[in-house]
Order: sequence, then structure tokens, then C-alpha cells
Amino acid sequence: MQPIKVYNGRHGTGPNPWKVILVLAELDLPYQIEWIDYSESKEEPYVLLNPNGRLPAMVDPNNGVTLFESGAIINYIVDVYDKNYKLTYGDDRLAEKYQVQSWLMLQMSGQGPMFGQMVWFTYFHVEENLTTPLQRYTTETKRICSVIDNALRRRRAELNLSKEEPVWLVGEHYTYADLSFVMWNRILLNQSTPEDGKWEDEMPEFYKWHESLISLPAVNKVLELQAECIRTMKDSANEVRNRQADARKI
Ligand SMILES: N[C@@H](CCC(=O)N[C@@H](CS)C(=O)NCC(=O)O)C(=O)O
Repeated sequence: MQPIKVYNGRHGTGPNPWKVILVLAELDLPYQIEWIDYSESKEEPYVLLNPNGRLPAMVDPNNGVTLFESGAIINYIVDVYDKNYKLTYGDDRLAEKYQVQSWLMLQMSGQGPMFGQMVWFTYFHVEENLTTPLQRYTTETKRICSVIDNALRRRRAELNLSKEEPVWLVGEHYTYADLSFVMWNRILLNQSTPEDGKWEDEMPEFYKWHESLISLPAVNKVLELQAECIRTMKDSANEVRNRQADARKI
């Protein structure tokens, strides 16, 4: 099998390409990261792969398939390559098969955009300290975390699991839905705490779930690779940050 190409923005701080890479790594599939500068992402030739001009895009030379949007790419990889249902459920578990989709949709429509806007208004927006949008996106971000925290608590009770056992969003094993949340949660948990306490106290199931996910060997390996890329490569996202900083001075 030829490696699946995943386009990533130099130097790899953006979470979305890594969501795809986590799934590829979990399925032990060969992949190759194609690095581009963020400044090249809005122009041809890249927009021929991703008309939305964002990262990631995926090219699978084995089947001649080119896709954009991380959720669609994950769906494709799992449909085509996860024949043993390591990260999903088969037609004999129809409810679970589509519940996994529900959570991926929440990740794509809720977690990604809300967390993303929170980061934007914290670090990138031209006007600094705009409290209303920041409050809105921070509240939404925490609300989504608490949706997950509550769902995991209910699952633990349904499955009668002890406090020490890991619990997952759907069924009894982790799926691509759990994995899809890792990269954004990592940014959130590394940078902030809930207003009046620690994540482990305020949202214990959410916190433990994230800890279980980042301890998975394949996930851990990808996180190390990301850290290495950030350490050793040119930071093209800095160009965006500098442009914003200049605009703030005007
Ligand atoms: N919904 C898209 C979001 C893609 C996205 O926003 N990617 C970021 C990198 S993680 C990006 O390209 N940012 C540059 C920009 O917004 O111009 C997906 O999940 O693929």
C-alpha cells in the first residue's frame, strides 16, 4: 500500500490535520505528511485539493481519492480501511455505528468551531480584549466539554464500570469519535482551567477520558511527532499572528 498523503500547515500547531493522522496511526496505515506554509493554503495548487483553503487535505494514491474537511477524511479512512471495526462498529451494531457519527458531527460543528473561535479571539483578532465574543465562545467551549462529561458519566453507570475503568463515547471500545476530540481538547487543557476549579474536579469524566486517550500508544506517538515538528520547523502561523499584531498598531 502506498502512503496516504495528509497536508498539514507548517509547523504543525493546527489541530485538524492531526485528527486525521491519529486515525491513520491507530489503524497502523502508512502515511506521509505534506507540509505547506499557511500563506500557500489559499492559492493554487493547494486549493485544487481543498477548495476551502484550509488544512488538512488528503490524497489517497491507492484509490485516486482526494478529500478535504477532516471529518469527511476520517469517514473515508474508516469506511475503506477499518475492516475489523477497530475504531467503529459494523452493521450488526447499527445504533452504535451511527452514534459514532453523531459525536463526530458534534466535534466538527461544535467543538472545532467554538474552540477555534475562542483561540482566535484570545490570540489573533485585530481588536484585543473583545469580551463579548470571548465570553460567548468560552461558554460554548465549556458547555461542549460538559455535554461530554455528562454523557460519559451516563455511560459509566449504564455499563456498570468501576471508577478506574476507562469509558468511551459509544459502545465499549474507543472509536474515531473519541479520537476526533483529542487535539482540540489538548489545546484547551494545556491552556486553561474552568473558572473556579481544576478540570479534574469540575469535569472528572471528561478529564479522565482525555487522559486515557492521550495514553494510547499510537496517540502518544503522534503527539510526540507533533511536538518534534513544532520544535524543529519554521512557524508559518506566526505570519498570521504578526499581520494581526501590525494591524493592531494601526
Ligand atoms: N473544518 C475544517 C477546519 C480546517 C481548519 O480550520 N484548519 C486550520 C488548521 S488546523 C487552518 O487551515 N487554518 C488556517 C486558516 O484558517 O486560514 C476541518 O476540520 O478540516
